[in-house]
Amino acid sequence: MSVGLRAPRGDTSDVAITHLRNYIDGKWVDGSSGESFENLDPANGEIIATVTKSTTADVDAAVDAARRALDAWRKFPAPKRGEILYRAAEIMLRRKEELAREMTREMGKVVAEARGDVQEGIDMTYYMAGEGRRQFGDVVPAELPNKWAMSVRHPIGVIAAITPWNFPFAIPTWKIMPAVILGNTVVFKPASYTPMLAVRLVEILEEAGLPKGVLNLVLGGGGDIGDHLVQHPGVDMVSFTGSTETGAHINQIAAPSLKRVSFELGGKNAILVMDDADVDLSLEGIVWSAFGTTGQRCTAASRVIAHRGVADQLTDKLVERVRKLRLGHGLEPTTDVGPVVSKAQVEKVASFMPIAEKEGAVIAIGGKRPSTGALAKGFFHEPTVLVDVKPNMRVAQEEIFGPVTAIIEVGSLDEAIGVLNSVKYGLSSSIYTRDVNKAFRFMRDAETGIVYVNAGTIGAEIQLPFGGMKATGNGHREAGRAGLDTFSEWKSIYVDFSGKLQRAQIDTNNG
Ligand code: UN1
Repeated sequence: MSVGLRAPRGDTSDVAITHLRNYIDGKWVDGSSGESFENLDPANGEIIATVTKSTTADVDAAVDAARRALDAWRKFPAPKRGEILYRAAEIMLRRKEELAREMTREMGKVVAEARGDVQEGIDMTYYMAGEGRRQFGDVVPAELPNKWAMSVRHPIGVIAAITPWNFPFAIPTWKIMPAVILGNTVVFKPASYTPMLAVRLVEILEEAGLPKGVLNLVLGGGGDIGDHLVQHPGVDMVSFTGSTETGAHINQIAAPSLKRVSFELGGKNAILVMDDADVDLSLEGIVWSAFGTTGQRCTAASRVIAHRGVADQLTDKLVERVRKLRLGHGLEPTTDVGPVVSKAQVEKVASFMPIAEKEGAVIAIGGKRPSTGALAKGFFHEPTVLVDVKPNMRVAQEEIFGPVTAIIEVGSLDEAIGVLNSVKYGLSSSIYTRDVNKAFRFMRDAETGIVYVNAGTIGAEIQLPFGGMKATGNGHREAGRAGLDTFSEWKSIYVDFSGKLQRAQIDTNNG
């Protein structure tokens, strides 16, 4: 449970700030260091919580608890596990508004989108609750008489779920819900910017009746405890969503132990607008996909690849639309675009502006951090459109993870697909066209795990696989049925009831 404290600072003295703790073996406990760090509202820099800072000893305790819980949990009937998840989803639904508002304060996204994040978690939890009564395997004919052949899922063991701040509720559910419905136990290490939503998720699962030790929470910075968790011999699998650089590091340090690692990493997603497209419709998709969540979705459209037949018209209209977007606190109903999550992150976004200009791109609108008024207290960056961008420029190749999109002009569908696929990432892509042949060529040739036709690049639904090709991942998918494969082993079982030795591939019964 969280403990209400009085804020230490005069300007927020009437606001109770919360102290957030670890959850290990069914108990809410402070980390062994006794140290805390602060959780800030990125829109104004106010402290909203203090957070226990875990040590490697706390990680050891969490892994130990997860290991001890594993045997009983894997034998606990899966439909009963599903009932716990079902109850958790009901609690989430009841608490949706409160969770959404806390999320906006904690990481900045506008409250309508925070509700969407919570809803995505609810959807995933109901979906995986249903898997308590499915988890289908195959029963197939055996090639020998009086023999039975089937496959069943088997849990992997203790899963380290290391999650990002941009979807602080939904993404943890993508990992935790499939993991526990399949009989695994979990050590959950959320991003240090979003411990509050992580605590809320664990509280909900506790209230729903999840047995102690099945889910353990350790709060703290990746640098302090991340490597220890990844390399821990008691951890059988690491599921990580975050940057490609961190993913590559985890891959290396996890490799010697051969544990499974599953990644959802960076993206450089693009919307293609062909010369036969409904330009106004594409505009809606671009604004939503480029500036929703302040551009901090892995699926954000940070490139617009526009056919030169429509590029000028599209650019003019986009600039006018972006001019009208209002920055502000995500809880204000007038706000279209909230802050970037942190000082470090907004500085990174801003650092791309001189890079863009040096390479010859032009800032058509935006490009600055507000320096006066209330916005100057938060980590805001203006929604930005870059034009005259060439496909090989850094702003067209690197993930910026902020409210910035780059327009690249092309002369044909083939050229557009070439530009789309020229980046190292492969998460999401979209095409706006009225030509069914172009749409199908695009669907076939896009090297991305998610493809949209006449819609933006964001908004994946949880019943289909989520993940990407190339440097976006390592071949695993989350969500949907594919998510079950990520968090389980297949076990193939043969039962011979003939009462004699039967040799597969040798006793062929055909002479
Ligand atoms: C992410 O940014 O990592 O498809 C997740 C979408 C959301 C999930 C994004 N459903 O944009």
